[in-house]
Amino acid sequence: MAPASSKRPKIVVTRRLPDQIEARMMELFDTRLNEADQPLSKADLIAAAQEADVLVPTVTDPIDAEVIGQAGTGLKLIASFGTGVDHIDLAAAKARDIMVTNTPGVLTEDTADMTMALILAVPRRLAEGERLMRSGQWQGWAPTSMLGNRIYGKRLGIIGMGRIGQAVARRASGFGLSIHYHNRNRLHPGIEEELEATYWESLDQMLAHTDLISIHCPSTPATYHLLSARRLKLIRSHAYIVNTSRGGAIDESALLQLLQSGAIAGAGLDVYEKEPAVNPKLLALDNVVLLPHMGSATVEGRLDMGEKVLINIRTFADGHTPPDLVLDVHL
Ligand code: 8YV
Repeated sequence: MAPASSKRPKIVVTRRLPDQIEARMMELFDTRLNEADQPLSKADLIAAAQEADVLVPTVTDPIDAEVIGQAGTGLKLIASFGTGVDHIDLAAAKARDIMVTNTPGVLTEDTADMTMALILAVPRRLAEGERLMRSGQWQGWAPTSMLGNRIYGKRLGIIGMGRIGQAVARRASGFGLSIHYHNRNRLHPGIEEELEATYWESLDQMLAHTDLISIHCPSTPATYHLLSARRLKLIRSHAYIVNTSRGGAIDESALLQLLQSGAIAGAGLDVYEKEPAVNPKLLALDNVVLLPHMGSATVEGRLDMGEKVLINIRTFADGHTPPDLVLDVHL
């Protein structure tokens, strides 16, 4: 009988994961880690796909048709560490009979918290105030200094009312925002009632009637530049946009122009079109709060994500369908 270790699937993990997760991964499987934690080059990703039975990538690894096309015959599962799967060419994986899994659900609350932080931070000029304190230039309180805009009583338009959109709606209600949403499908009436949410079939109409807009749809070809230059112009000049989903949902250069001219009041961005690059002109704007894709970045969340990856691989290795199988390209 072959030693047990020879049966263990070969796992290649592309980035550092929490210590406990890496340790468990090593115990359970024949695992290669990336101790340097540098994002892998295209050549390294291809080499990883050739060597692995299971590849564990993250959002920083474009697993495109070229990588999948050159994968070894052993590669049967791409167990991504993250919820969004836009960095993986799902059609190419399907064509090669490679399963794809993700880690849904466990980063909902953390991402919703960070979204709320931006919803509060941008209209209330939190980052500007913080910069003022650090500059040493604060002259003391004055009735007209650092005035922002009230959150309470405003209309929040949520684009994409899945798990994260709904978690944002629950929080936002507590801050006195009324909830409006646009989604591919209208919510079940019971959920709509519970959230006191108003459905807008037309995204254009919702954009023209809300004061804050927050994006929570998955990144797919259909949602690329969902907030196009045309749609961004529908947004009212006192309104704010928050994006904790994917940079590609907004035409970033069109947004930049509208922010520069004051046609949109401000933006809170956690994600960008060409991460990690950020348009330097965005950095120059005071009415923008910029974060480094940290919506789900909590210790607890990363452990939960790692657990999900382990369960997906283990279930697959036992010959069963992994629980978080990504079924199809969301179109
Ligand atoms: C993750 C995310 O940190 O899961 C997602 O879709 O956007 C992030 O919050 C990242 O994707 C990990 O790969």
